[in-house]
Amino acid sequence: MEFKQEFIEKLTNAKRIVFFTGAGISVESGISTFRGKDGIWNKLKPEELANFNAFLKNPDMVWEWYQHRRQIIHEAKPNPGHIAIAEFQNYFEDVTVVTQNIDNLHRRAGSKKIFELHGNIERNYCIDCGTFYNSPDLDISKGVPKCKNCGGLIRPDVVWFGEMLPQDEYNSGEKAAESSDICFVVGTSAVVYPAVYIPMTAKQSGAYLVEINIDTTEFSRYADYSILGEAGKILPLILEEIKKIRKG
Ligand code: BV8
Ligand code: ZN
Repeated sequence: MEFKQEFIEKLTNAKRIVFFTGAGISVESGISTFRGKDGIWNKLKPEELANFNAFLKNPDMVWEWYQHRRQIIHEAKPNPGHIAIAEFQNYFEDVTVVTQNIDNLHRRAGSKKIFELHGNIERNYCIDCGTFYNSPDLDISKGVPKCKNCGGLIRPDVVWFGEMLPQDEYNSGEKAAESSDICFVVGTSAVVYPAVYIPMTAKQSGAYLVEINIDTTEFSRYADYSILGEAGKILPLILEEIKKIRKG
């Protein structure tokens, strides 16, 4: 695949890289997207599931849905896209992953600097006393688990619609975006706020914005370079390009 000369130049001079990722980067690991044709939201409405009132109204159903996704994520493995992003760390001064995903695959692929804007499905906490629980430690044989300390309901440590994002994760992601030379926007429909302010901040701070997606999105008009294709194929090709540049 031939990349634009301007992009090659940017790759040659860049020191600080940000990857802003969404559900699309995990598709090739077998995890369906939210809004694509096979998206999970198509069958289920976010209003009905990914919000706190839905959980209070029907904790077992919401818990069941996350358990189902946990199962899929457990069987999933990082794909060549996640792995290429981790390998970028060998070629640039600073590589930061700011992800909307809750599937832990960037960490499992070897990325070190990760900010999870929407939480992580492997972590849970009691809605009354805040005690944290890792997913494997939970007894889920009797529906939604109850807190050992106070008997409260335990929920996944993910950000639901209408909930604040974790401030320090967001602020750290924003700081990385402000000082990035290139910001890759990978596998996201870029419709969820305030997450999508991260790549916008990168753009406003002068970063070269590269979108990698199998489709055009809300974001395509902001991108300096839109590469159409699957993340698991495109990212390894970009890594090959970098190795050629570094060989000189
Ligand atoms: C908040 C965790 C307020 C849970 C998620 C109207 C207008 C604007 C905003 C709003 C509005 N109404 C409400 C809002 C706010 C709302 C929002 O943005 N709604 C949107 C949908 C309109 N935001 C919130 O509620 C946020 N909180 O605003 O709080 C507040 C303020 C102050 C004080 C108190 C409260 C919280 C949002 C977080 C919600 N949680 N997830 C869970 O996972 O169960 S969101 C969910 O969407 C996931 O995190 C997901 O990552 C995220 C974004 O989706 P994408 O990742 O982009 O996935 P999607 O399927 O959409 O797209 C996949 C893309 O991949 C596609 O483009 C596809 O083409 C591409 N693709 C597919 N295959 C590949 C590929 N690309 C490359 N390679 C491939 N192989
Ligand atoms: Zn408790």
